[in-house]
Amino acid sequence: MASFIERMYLQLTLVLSISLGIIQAVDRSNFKTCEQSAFCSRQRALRPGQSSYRALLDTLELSDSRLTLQLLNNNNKVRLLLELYRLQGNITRVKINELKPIKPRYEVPDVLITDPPTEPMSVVAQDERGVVLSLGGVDRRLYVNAQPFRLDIMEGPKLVLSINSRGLLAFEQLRMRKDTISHKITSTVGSMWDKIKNVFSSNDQKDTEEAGKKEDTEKIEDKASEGEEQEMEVDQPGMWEETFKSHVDSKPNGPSSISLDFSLPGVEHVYGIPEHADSLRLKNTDGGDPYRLYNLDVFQYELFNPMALYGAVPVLLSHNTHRTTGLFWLNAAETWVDISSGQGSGEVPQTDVRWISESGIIDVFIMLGPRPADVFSQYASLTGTQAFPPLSSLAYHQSRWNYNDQEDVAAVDRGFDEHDIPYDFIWLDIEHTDGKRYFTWDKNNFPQPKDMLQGLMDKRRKMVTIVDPHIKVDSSYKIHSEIRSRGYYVKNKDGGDYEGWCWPGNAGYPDFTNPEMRTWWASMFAYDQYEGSMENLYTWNDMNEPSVFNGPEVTMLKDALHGPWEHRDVHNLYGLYVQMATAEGQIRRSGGLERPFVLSRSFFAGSQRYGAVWTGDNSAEWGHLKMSIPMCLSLGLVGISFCGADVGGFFKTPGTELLVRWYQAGAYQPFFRAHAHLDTPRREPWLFGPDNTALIREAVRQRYALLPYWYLQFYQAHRTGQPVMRPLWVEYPEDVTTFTIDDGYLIGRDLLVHPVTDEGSRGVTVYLPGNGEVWYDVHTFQRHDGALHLHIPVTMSTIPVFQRGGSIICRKNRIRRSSSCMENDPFTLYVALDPQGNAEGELYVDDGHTFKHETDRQFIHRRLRFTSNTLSSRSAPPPGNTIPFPTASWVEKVVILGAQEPKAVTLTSSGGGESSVEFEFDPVTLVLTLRKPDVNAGVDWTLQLQ
Ligand code: NBV
Repeated sequence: MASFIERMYLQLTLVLSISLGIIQAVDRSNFKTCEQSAFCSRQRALRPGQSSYRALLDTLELSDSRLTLQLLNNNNKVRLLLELYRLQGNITRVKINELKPIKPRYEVPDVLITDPPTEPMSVVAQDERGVVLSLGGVDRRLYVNAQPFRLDIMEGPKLVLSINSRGLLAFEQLRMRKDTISHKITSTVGSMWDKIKNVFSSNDQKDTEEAGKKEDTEKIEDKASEGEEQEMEVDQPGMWEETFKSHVDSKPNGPSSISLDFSLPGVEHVYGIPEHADSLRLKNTDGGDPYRLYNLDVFQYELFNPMALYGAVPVLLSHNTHRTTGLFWLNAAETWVDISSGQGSGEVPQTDVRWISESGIIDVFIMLGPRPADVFSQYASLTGTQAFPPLSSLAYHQSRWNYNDQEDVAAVDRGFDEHDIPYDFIWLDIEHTDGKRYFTWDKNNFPQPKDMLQGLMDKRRKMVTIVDPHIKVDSSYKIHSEIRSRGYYVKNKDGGDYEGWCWPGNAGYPDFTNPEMRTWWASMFAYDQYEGSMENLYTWNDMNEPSVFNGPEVTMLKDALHGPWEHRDVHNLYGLYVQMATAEGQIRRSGGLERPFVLSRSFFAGSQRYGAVWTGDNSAEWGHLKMSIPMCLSLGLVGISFCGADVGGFFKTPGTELLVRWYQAGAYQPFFRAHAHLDTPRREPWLFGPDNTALIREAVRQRYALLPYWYLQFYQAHRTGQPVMRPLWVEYPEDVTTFTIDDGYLIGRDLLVHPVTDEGSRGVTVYLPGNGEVWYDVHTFQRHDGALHLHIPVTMSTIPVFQRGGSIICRKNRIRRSSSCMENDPFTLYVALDPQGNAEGELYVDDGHTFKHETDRQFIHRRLRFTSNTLSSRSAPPPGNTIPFPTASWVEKVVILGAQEPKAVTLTSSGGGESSVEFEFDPVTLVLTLRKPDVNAGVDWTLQLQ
C-alpha cells in the first residue's frame, strides 16, 4: 500500500506530467536563481574595479611556512587576516578570515585528510608597494600588491594566476543588527556558547568556554566602538531575513557572505565544479546565472544549465597547452561560481572565475600542476583518493524502484541465469522497508530476508538495500527513539528537534556532522542490530542532500542547527557525512576486514573516500544518455571516480534502441547499474525480444571480460588519485582538439570509448588522439593512426572502443554468472603494439574484497612488457615487500596486435623450464595469437618470439 506521502508525490508527478504534456521538466520556480538568493545578488551587484582592500604591510609576519598579513577594507575599516601557506607538492593555500570576528566563523572539518604539510617561504623583496615571496620550484614567486590588494603567482616571467585582480574580494563581517547592538551583546554571545556547550560539553571545556565568552564579548564591544569611525553599513533586503516562496530564513547572524576573484591568463578552458547537467567544459556565465553549488533534490532536472544538483565539489580546473591548474574553494555553504572570459595584458585571452559563498571563511588551495596528473595528485594529497571498491561492485547491478517481494527477487535472479546474463548485485529501494523505516523489512513482502540473502550468496551474488537519512518520527521505531533520546537530531532554531516531510511522513534528520552520532549510526549496521542483514548486503544512501519535501528548495531550513553551527554553514557536507558514517558501519560490522560498498546521491569534496555516486534521477532520453559522459568525467576530474548514471534512465520509458545503447554506454562507465522509477514498466534485459536480449547480454559480458582492467584502474586511482574515466585532454594535454570533447573519453590511459548516443545512428565520428599514436579497434583489431577523426559505421551491436598501441590489457573471457564465480579463471592478454613494436601494461590481483592488500600487502602486481619481440611478466615495483598472494589464475592466451609472424615462440617460466608455444598468425589483420602458454598469473615468465 502506498503511503499518504507517496500518493501525494505520485499525484503531483501525474498532475505535472499531464499539465506539461510529454515534455516534463524541472519546476524552476522551486529553486532560486542568483537574483532570488539575497547574498548572491548582493555580491553579484559588485562590479569589477579597484578593490576596496589594502594590505597593511607593516602587519606582515613570516614564520618559516606561514605568512600573515592584515587587509583593511577602506570603506568600513574592517580588518581581515590573510594567511598564506606554501604546501608540499606545489600548492599554495590562501586563508582569509575576519581579524576579530564577533564569534567564530565555520571552517570546514573532515574534508582534508591531514593538516597539509608546509614548506618554507622566504621574502625576496619588500617595499611600500608590496612584497615578493619565493615559493620554491623554478623561480616560482608570489607578489603581494598592497594597494589595491592583489596576489599574483608567477613562474619565471609568466603570470600563472592572480587573486583579486578584479577587486571582487568581499567579506561581510559578522555584526549585530544595528538597532539591537547594545541589548543583544550579552545574550547572543551567551546563546552561542550555550549551544556549543549543549553539544560538545565536557567539564574540562568549561575554562575555555568562559575565556572564549569573555573574549567574544570584548570583540563585539570593540566592533561596536569601531563603528564610530566606520562608514555605516547600509542594510539591504535579505540581509537579516529572507523569504523564498513560503519559507522564511530567520538569519540570526545576519549577512556573512564572502567572495573572491581569480584570473587565469592564457586560459580558455575550465572544467570541474560538479554537479551540473552541463558540458564538460564550463561555460561563460555572463548574462546568465552562475554555476550553483548547493546540494539539492531536483525533480526532473534539465540538461545544459548551471542549476545546482545533488552534490557539490568546489574544485575548478583550468587547462591550456602548457599548464593545468586547480582551485579548491574549501567552503560547504551555498556557493555560486561565475566564469567569464576576458583579456589579460598583451591581449592574451583570460578566464576570470569568481566564487561567492554564503558563510564560512575564504580557504582556497591553488594547485599549480603543471601537468594534469600533478593537479590530480595535489588534490589527492589534500582530500584523499578514491576508496578501493570491492571487485564485485565494478560488475553489473540490477535495480529498480522496486523489486516487490522475495519471490520477485528470486524470479529476477533466475531470469539472469536463464538468459545467461551475468550480474552481481540486486537492489531494493524504499518499498522493501516496514513503512519507510530504514534498517527494517516489510514483513509481508520480505518475511525472510536472510533466506533471500543466502539464496543470493549461494550464487555468489549480493544485494543492496536503501538506507535514507530521514527517520520516521515514531516512538515505537527503535532508530528514531534512540536518536531522539540521545539528542542526535538536527535542531530547529528554537532548539527542538527539526522535523520535515519525506517518504515516511514526518521525519527527523540525524545530525551527521556530530562524530558521536556517526559512530552510533555506524553501529546500527552490525549484524545483530540490522536484523536480517548478512555479509552480502550493502548500502545505498539516497535523499542525503538532505531532501525535505516541505523545506525551502526541497531541503533543510538554513537556520536549523547542527550543534553550534547553522545548517547554512554545513549544508553541502551533509551527504558526505551520511556516506562516511554508513561506510564506517560496513567496515565495523566485519571487524575492520572487509571493504565497504556504499552508493550516495549527495557528495562533497572528499566523498571519493567513501564509495560511489550516481547522477540521480535522469530521464529515459537520448540527451540524458549523452549527458552521463560529461557528468561522470567532471566528477572524475575532482577525485570522484566511482560514478555512473541510471542505465535506461530513471524517469519515463526508454525505447528499446535507447535502452540497448544505454547498456552499451553504461558497460564502459565506472558504476554500471540499471535503475528505473516505480511507475515505469519493467525493463529486465530479457523483456525486449531475443535480439535485444542478445545485444544487452553482449554489452554486459564485455564489462565482465574487462573487469581485471577496471579493477587495476581503481587500484591505481586509489593509490595515486588519477581519475579512472578521463577526458582525452588529460592524456593529450597539448592537443587542443581534445579540449572540448564530451562524447569520447579514456578509461585509464589505454582504452578509448566513444559510445553511440544518437537515435538511429549508422556511424560515429571518433577522435583518436596522439600524433604518432596508433589505436586498435578492440572488436575488429583494425589499426588506425592517431590525431585523426575516424568515421566508423555502426550497427546495433557496435560499441566503439579502441586500445592504445603500446599498451597491454588483461581480460577474462570466460564469462560466468557473477564476478566472483570468475575469480580463478584464466587471463587473456591483449598486447597492442605501438609503431616501434613495443607495449606495456600491468596486472593486479588480490582477494577482491578485504583490506589485506593494504594491511598485509597481499596482492599480485605484475608489470608486463613487450619489447624486442619478447613479452615478459615481472613483479611491479616496489618489489620484495609483498606477501606472496596465491592465485589459481593463469595466462591462457596472448593476442598480439600489429605483430609480425614469428618462426617459433618459446616460453620460459620462473622455474627456468622452456617449452614451445602454439601460435596462429593472421597476415591480413596482423594478429598473432599465442595459445595456452598456461603459466600462472603470479609468477615471472617470458615469451620469446623468434
Ligand atoms: O527511493 C526512491 C527514489 C530512487 O529510486 C531514486 O534512485 C532516487 O534518486 N528516490 C530518488 C526518491 C524519489 C524520486 C522521485
